[in-house]
Amino acid sequence: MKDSNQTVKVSKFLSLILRHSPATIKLKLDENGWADIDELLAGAATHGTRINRKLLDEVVANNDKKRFSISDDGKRIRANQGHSVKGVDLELMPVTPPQVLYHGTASRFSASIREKGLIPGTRHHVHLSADTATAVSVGQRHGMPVVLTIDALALHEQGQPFYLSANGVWLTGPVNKRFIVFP
Ligand code: HQG
Repeated sequence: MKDSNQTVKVSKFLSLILRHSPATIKLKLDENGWADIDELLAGAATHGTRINRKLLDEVVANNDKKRFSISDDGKRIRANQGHSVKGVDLELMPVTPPQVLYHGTASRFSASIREKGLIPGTRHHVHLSADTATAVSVGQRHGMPVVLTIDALALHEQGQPFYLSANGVWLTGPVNKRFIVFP
């Protein structure tokens, strides 16, 4: 069993490279966000981050949020959601959402969200969850957590697409304040 500090460190590194900044290790993602694993490991080593294939496989398999997928041929890896890097299309299928979904944020953002609605910021999508516990832990990352209830089905019925990532995160575009219920 690997020390969890090490697996968390590798997961954070993979999130950085595969979602936001592949250029940090001179890596190229293809148009669907896939990276060649041999190139990734070689680039990481050059950058001073030594990861072998066994450790990579362990991090992918045991990741708490299943953040990464390995291709069926075992040669490529990608992040399942959370990207900010331009030019990546995960080819997610639009799905009808449940009546409500939740968004976890921090109290310090409430006033701005009341005014402007939810915006994706640097990421491709606004991230939503089907349960409030996940929303609380997402919000806690930013400060005192606040859970917003989103009238997802009503927003979908207005024509806005929703997607479900391979690891169960709901993704959509900007959420107009009319569809947000504040606690
Ligand atoms: C807030 C993690 C002011 C928004 C999580 C959030 C998630 C506004 C922050 C995934 C705003 C952006 C994404 C507005 C939105 N004014 N603030 N109008 N609209 N915000 O990290 O949703 O662990 O980019 O509420 O589990 O926190 O990395 O998004 O607080 O699924 O795999 O702007 O990241 O996944 O923050 O988190 P983020 P997020 P991982």
